[in-house]
Amino acid sequence: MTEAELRALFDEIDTDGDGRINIVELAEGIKAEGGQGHLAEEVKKAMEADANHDGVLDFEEFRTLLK
Ligand SMILES: [Ca+2]
Ligand SMILES: [Ca+2]
Repeated sequence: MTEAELRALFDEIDTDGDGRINIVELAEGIKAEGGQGHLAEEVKKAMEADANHDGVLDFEEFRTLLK
């Protein structure tokens, strides 16, 4: 995935546009992407990318997640 694609996906999931993906946006995003498996599990797994433990994913953390 290119930097531009990553940014586009991030903006798509970040529905309130504050530059951070919270847990609600994340769950909606996973649903929209048709993520397999249990939604709560997917969200939990994704939140492991929250390196600074502030409860939201910034672009850097999101990038790490999809790498
Ligand atoms: Ca947001
Ligand atoms: Ca974070």
